[in-house]
Amino acid sequence: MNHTEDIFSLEGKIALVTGAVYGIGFAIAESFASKGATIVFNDRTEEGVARGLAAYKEKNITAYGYVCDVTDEDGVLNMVKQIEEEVGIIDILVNNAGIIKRIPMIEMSAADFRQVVDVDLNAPFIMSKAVIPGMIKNGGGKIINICSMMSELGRETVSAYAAAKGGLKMLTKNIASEYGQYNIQCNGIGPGYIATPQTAPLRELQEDGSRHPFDQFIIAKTPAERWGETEDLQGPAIFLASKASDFVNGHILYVDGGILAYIGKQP
Ligand code: NAP
Ligand code: GCO
Ligand code: CA
Repeated sequence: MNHTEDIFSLEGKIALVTGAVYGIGFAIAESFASKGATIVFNDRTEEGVARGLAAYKEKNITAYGYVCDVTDEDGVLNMVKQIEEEVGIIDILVNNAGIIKRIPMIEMSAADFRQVVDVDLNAPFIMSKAVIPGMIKNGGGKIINICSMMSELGRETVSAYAAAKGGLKMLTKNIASEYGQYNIQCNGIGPGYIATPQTAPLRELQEDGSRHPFDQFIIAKTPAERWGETEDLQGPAIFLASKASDFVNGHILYVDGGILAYIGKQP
């Protein structure tokens, strides 16, 4: 390795981060921009795209925003074609867009179950299928799937989400297996419990001002004794998007403060 080269540089790379108007996706895109990448993102609405462009501008990042629902295959193909024409071939794809529905399984409708799997598993398939041909033409690429603690563990009320994120772990390994020969590395990031709008309901203060029971539970389950911040994911994401991980493939990098290693603090 040439020791003067920055192996974490993303200069000249085009990164598409799905659903990156705020939350984990925005933080990952912001970190890529700091390493020289050109940022592309999508949201389902014009308003969402406008909100994202304003947020990136506030950080002095010139981003490209597209209206696209990641579950809509025709829409995704059109978006990728438009990006390739207007910005360039996508070097880095982060399948970040995701939803969760917290409903006890036997009370959950099949439609709700399907919607979660559609966004959290089918969409990363659709997105990856759309960008891989360009990566092959380009001589390689990076795909990062945002997995979860629920890629490894279950809990009450998140059956659809866990099934989808477990499937996303195996889709990650399969893309790595099938397209590694084209110098495409596909890995996952498994965030622990991160403070974003998606987990806000689990952190709401109680009427008496005490912490939400789930909030206290997560603190007891995390050796770091804190919730993660989106910034905690930036270094791992840069690593998996850069030359530094060219021989890392099919790996899920858990960024969880130690949750998966820990039985939990004695009450
Ligand atoms: P979030 O705050 O709920 O943001 C999710 C983003 O995805 C939003 O920008 C949302 O756009 C977008 N999105 C949802 N459905 C979409 C669709 N069909 N097409 C396009 N965009 C769509 O979530 P987050 O906490 O940042 O999580 C981001 C990813 O990390 C998700 O995959 C989540 O499962 C995963 N994750 C989160 C945590 C955590 O603790 N927060 C931990 C592990 C994994 P709208 O605003 O338009 O809805
Ligand atoms: C939940 C949370 C988790 C986190 C994340 C943990 O309800 O348990 O939303 O699912 O979002 O996926 O890694
Ligand atoms: Ca290029």
